[in-house]
Amino acid sequence: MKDPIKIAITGAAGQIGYSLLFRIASGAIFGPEQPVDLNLIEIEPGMKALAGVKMELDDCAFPLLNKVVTTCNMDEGFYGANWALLVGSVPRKAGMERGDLLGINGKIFIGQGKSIAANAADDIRVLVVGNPCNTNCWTAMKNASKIPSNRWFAMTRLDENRAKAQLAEKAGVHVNEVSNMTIWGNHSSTQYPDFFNAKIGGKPAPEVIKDEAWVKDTFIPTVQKRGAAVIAARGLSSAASAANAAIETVRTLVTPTKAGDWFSVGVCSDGSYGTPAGTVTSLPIRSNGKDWEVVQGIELNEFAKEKIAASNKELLEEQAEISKLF
Ligand code: NAX
Repeated sequence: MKDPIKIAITGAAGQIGYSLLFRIASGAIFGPEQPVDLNLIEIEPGMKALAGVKMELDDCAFPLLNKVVTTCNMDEGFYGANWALLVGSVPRKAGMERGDLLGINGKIFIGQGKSIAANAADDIRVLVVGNPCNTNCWTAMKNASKIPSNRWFAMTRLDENRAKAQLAEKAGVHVNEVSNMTIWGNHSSTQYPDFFNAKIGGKPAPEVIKDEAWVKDTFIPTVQKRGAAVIAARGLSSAASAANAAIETVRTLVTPTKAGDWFSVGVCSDGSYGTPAGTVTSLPIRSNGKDWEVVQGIELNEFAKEKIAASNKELLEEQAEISKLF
């Protein structure tokens, strides 16, 4: 039996947690040969529900699940972790300004960054799901300076998958036919899903869907506002699809990317494509199974450049707001 990989997960008793833990424990990320330890982290009011989640994990008798720790002590939760999935954050409530939300979560992610730096394993990698995920990731990264910046990720995979599903439906093909889908910028309504560089059945998407009005007036806003549409329909925000996206993000980071393809994730920018260096922004990424790189040489039209710049401007504004707390 291999040594277990230890995964710390915050917000483990929440809706995404409930869809996420059981799939990780059954091998969905690291495969059928790799045991896992789960360190489940909640705030005090979530501990009772978390105890119930742990009972259910026990009751699944998963062959790959080696050990489960439940805690509301961050230091204990992040101790020895090889991966941290930061799912928990404080949602926006009625009457709360975006700045208030940034401030509340900023403080949480400052603390989590420090705790991860002090307690996690040397090979720790961190995926932030809790919103605003790019800026929360940046905040934690800035407060964990001993951890290299290429180990920090913010989730835009759900947006990528949403975009692929929309293109597949429009083109009348299976979603497997859609590749090279980049989400650029912030995981917010300013994100830019890049139709022009996507491929459908191996062909450039604009050769398959020749309807630019649909792209600009339907496709882009549908992807940008899909989260709100799910809330309107379900009365709750995306959970199973978000958990799936978190699993896919980690899996694709630890698996060599198919030749010619790429995927989207928020990373600490090296300035590629004119994005502000040091900002956690979503880019086209390839992995060799161990390290990742930004895919270079993608052509951006003026429309794309304008949209990407606007989304990155929003990220810089969020960072400026949070920096006041450091
Ligand atoms: P829930 O409210 O169901 O669960 C969140 C859980 O986090 C709660 O159990 C809460 O007690 C816990 N929590 C809060 N602060 C914590 C802290 N400091 N430490 C540990 N646990 C803490 O939300 P859920 O639907 O699971 O969503 C979680 C987060 O994912 C939200 O911020 C949400 O906005 C974000 N999302 C991000 C997405 C993305 O694509 N990046 C998409 C889905 C989702 O909207």
